[in-house]
Amino acid sequence: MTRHALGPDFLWGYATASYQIEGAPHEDGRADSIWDTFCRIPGKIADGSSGDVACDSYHRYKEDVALLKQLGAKAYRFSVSWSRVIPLGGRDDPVNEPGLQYYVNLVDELHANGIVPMVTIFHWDLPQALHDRYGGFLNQKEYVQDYVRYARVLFEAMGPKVKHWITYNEPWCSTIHGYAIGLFAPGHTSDRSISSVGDSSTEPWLAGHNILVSHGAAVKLYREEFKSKDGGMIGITLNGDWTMPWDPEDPADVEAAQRKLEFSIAWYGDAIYKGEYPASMRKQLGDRLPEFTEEERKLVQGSNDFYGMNTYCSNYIKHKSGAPTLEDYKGNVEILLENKDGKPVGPETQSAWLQPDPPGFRSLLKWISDRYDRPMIYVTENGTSLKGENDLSKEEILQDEFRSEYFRGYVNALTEAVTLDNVDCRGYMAWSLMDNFEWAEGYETRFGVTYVDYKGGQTRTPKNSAKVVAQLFGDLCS
Ligand code: GBH
Repeated sequence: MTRHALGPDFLWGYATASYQIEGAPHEDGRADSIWDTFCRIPGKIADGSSGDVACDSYHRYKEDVALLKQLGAKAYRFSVSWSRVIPLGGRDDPVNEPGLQYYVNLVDELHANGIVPMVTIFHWDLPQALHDRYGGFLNQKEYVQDYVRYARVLFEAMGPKVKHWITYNEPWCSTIHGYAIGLFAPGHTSDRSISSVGDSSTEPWLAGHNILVSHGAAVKLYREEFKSKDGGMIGITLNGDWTMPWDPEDPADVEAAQRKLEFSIAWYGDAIYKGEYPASMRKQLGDRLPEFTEEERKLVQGSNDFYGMNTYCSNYIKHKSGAPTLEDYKGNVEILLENKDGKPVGPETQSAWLQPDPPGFRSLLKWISDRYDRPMIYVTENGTSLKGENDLSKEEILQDEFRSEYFRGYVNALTEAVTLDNVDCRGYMAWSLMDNFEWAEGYETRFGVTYVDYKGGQTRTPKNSAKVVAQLFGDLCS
């Protein structure tokens, strides 16, 4: 790797999300989100846990900022809990000043320490009251107005202090995990052994459409009333992992690998950059995939100042023969971790879906860059779990060679994409600043560069990977 390759303005740091770190679910007027209620349903979270305490960041945000500073981070991406700021969520519901003040304090603390805040407006924790009142994302008429009012409250409170706004984190996860598979809150699915409510054939596509419209409406508000005076940028963060054909000799697998990228990334990306859903999705889903009205398209098309990219790994993709089921959301493909010759994507980790593959990161950056005409990209999440980490001694955890090697590989791939492929990448946020509540996996899976001792008062101790990340970017950004 070349020294200076990314330049001094490249923004690197760490990401977290409100429900995964804050705890304090009922303090100072916060009300339930759909994740609070989901965690109470027996069997939904692997270890029966919840975000009730998590990293206790509601009480320890100054410690978090001190940690970021100690690790040399230039930026911190965190998310806001909607139900802390507007407990009942809706546009006519009261703002909870102490809840809002928490985020203002966090932003001030970051600035006082020279760290750039990157604010995610929504990272999966919808106020429960909006779900109960009208079905959350499924009701466009109500939801869009409520989301835009929530965004306005944040822009008004923090606009001048925040230059990077992210409307949504990974709408694919909220919609597919939340409305197709039922693995995440609110747990809808057609599979009646998992949930008594939901229609996987229609709800995810409708929810995604409405999220896109609300994203577009919030961007419009920001651009019209805040952008010129506050001088910031706004975009959405999409998740998606690189795909490789299971059998590179089989044109059907080559096509399937492309189609899988379209069903995960271009579903949202094409809507935003091209004003249309991908043809492959239209073909498979027909009119279950909503059409954009002219008015909706005007809101959604062109609504990204930057592309927020979350990625963790690669997959092998095998086409399925025969017609897709009504519940299929993958593009009629199988997602595999080995190719035809039995070659694995990479080493196993604690996450069944995650096997590291640094070259896939470079390929995916180029794919996004090419498809959307070289957008400005911020990598807003990238990182790994490691197999059995939770069973190791603290001493072993802190050595952290597997995660260190992951970051060497992925940061090197990023540098290649920037220097050799002309990708316009401006920043990189590693997931995550510290071990935290890993959704349906509870606390069994750790993603942090900092060890959190959940049984020892939530104390934080940096792992070796934190040092490695700082060294890598220290070189590349000098
Ligand atoms: C991120 O999601 C989240 O933003 C973050 O909160 C979380 O803690 C972190 O990752 C680690 O999990 O196509 O059905 O095989 C990444 C979530 C998980 C999304 C795997 C895509 C593939 C599932 N990704 N998933 S599937």
